[in-house]
Amino acid sequence: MIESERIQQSNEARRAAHRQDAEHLRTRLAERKLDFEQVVEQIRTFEVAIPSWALGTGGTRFGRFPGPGEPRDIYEKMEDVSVVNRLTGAAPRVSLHVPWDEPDDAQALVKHAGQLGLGFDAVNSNTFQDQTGQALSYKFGSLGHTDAAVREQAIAHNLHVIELGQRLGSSAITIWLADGSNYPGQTHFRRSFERVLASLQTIYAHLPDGWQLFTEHKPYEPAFYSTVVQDWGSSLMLAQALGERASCLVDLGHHLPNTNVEMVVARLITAGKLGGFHFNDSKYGDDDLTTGSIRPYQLFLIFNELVDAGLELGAAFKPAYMIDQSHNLKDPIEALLQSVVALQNGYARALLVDRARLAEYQEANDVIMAERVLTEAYETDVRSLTAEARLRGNGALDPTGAFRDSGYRNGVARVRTASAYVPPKSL
Ligand code: LRH
Ligand code: MN
Repeated sequence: MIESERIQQSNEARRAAHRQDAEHLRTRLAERKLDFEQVVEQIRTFEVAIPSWALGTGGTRFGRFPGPGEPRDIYEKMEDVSVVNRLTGAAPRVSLHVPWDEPDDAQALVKHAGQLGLGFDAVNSNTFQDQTGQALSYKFGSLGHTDAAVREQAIAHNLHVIELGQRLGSSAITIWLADGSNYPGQTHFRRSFERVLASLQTIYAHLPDGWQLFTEHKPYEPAFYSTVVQDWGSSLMLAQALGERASCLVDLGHHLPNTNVEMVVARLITAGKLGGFHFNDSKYGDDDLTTGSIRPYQLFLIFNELVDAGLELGAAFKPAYMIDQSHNLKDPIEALLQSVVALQNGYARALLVDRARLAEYQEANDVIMAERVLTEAYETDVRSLTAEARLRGNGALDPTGAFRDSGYRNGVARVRTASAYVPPKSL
């Protein structure tokens, strides 16, 4: 873990500049009838789940370049997540992928998580890879496979993931399917969709009380001609057919170039079916890059839709916020810290939108002034707002800076040598 003193030292070095920035912004916001304190308190309510599969170095089919001190199992991954939570105060839950990070002892993992101040968000099933010893292959699909036995196997896996999730204290499952085709004629579009729906209905019927099921759409990869759950429309059709505890998960990278993702979000909100997010960023395809690193304005526009809906729908409107990234070149913890801060900043800017003035200009079709209301918020330097929110949560003014200052990575690189992981005595 990173000692509090280290965080305080890092904050001390940055406190004077932060104070100046915060006072300056407090004055500017007051001129816009916005209350610095009130916005800080709202930012402190923002939380995002960290994906268990993003703590190690990812890779592509062209190669993987592991870094020093990689976590060797889910226990060490939890320790790394607790560092992200400690420095940002906004990442108290882990989203687990099964079987990639299936614990050998769920109860022991829950205890370990508890000692680190962490819990579990949605669990993720995996019927897009064949596991050793698996009876039937998912080469030609899973919940949508033409062979009922393969569908049964995939359904059983999802029920196993839900059962494990219950033992971890999770209350949602995210189902992303690679099911699709590479060539015209290979699959029947309507039959394969109906098979997926029927399989999901079986899984939905086994959802424990209080649980939710998130369907995640993706246009292509690994299928390169058609994907059964290809777009938000297909995902919405499934969620509507399944029932009220099914909703749509929006992975920002799962949209074809130039898709207006913030409008997809608005449509799903109107349908009452926006279940959650996999935040990341991308330039071309499903690049799984650091959130806010390529299209920060799109991230702001998405939060603008979320804040707007939240004001209308109240506390009941609570989409699940999760990150889904793959770190090929960056230190995974540093990239996750950047992502959480980018999300806090995106949310903070959306909180500064003068919605009364915006509605006025929209009704009046005053294009320029309506746009200026958004850009005024977007172009506000909110970093002292989110830094203050982290400071009040005993976090870091500059999480990435504090992480570097802490020497945590070198520290774990020393202990995470090849030898097997030795659980801490207390477990
Ligand atoms: C598919 C996806 C899905 C996960 C996987 C790790 O591209 O976004 O959410 O199961 O990445
Ligand atoms: Mn995803």
